[in-house]
Amino acid sequence: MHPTEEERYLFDLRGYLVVDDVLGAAELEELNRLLDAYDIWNQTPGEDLFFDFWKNDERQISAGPLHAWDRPFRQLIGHPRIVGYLAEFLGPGFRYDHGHAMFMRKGGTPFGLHGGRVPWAPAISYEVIDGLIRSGLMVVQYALCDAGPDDGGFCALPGSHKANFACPASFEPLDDPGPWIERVALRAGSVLVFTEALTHGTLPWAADHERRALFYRYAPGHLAHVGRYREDGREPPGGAYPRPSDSASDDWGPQQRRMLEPPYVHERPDTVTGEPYGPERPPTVTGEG
Ligand SMILES: O=C(O)CCC(=O)C(=O)O
Repeated sequence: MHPTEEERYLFDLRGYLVVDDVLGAAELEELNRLLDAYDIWNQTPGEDLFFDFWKNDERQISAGPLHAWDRPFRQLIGHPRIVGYLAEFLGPGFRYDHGHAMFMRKGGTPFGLHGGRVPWAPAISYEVIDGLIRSGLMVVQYALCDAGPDDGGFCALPGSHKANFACPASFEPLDDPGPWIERVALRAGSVLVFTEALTHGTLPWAADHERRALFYRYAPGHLAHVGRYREDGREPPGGAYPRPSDSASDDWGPQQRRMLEPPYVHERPDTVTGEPYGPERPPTVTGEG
């Protein structure tokens, strides 16, 4: 599904968009059941062959890579409700870059504000040229539990992906967020799509229930954000994009396989249709002169 005119307007204005009811009750139940079985809180970082971990404190864990987890997690990489947004906000050759799950328990600590347009970082840039939105890195966050307005979790400075000045350092800590911070509430099954150019962060988790969210990150077809391939299938610290062999799995359709292509430019097909799309350039003005 492509964004509506209203969604495109709001995304450009604020730097994020909430798409409700992407996952149904049965899908949520299955993903949460698998996460229960993974028993992430009781895994030891660095000792398991399946998970890569970043344990931020005793009440916050990030784990991945999602492209190597069970099929229901892999299938979300190309969720049909989402691909149209990716093509519209990243360009026709967009690719899947990396992904992880985040778990927070009550009292889990904040991640300060990051991202933002200043200082300029081409890899996470946000531009609109000739009416085309082009973002350097897009995040698709699936909420696997409700995150109410006072629960914590994702927050942002709306519009900061177009800011002209650096976010003041005094705004960065999120222990006691100022009124300029927007808390984005999400219902279980909703998706939050945002550009990494947006200044955003994580508020301390205040709810009694555990926060569970999946983060899938996508880039334009010419760009990779995380490191090299690793032949043992694990991510190096800081992440790695999927290896070509990951896309040989039977459950990837042709469109998902195109999403798992490494970054390149020459003759890259349109990720959604598989058709050639040619160089992406604004129209050239020619004339005498
Ligand atoms: O949803 C959150 O907690 C923020 C995640 C975040 O900072 C990111 O994905 O870059």
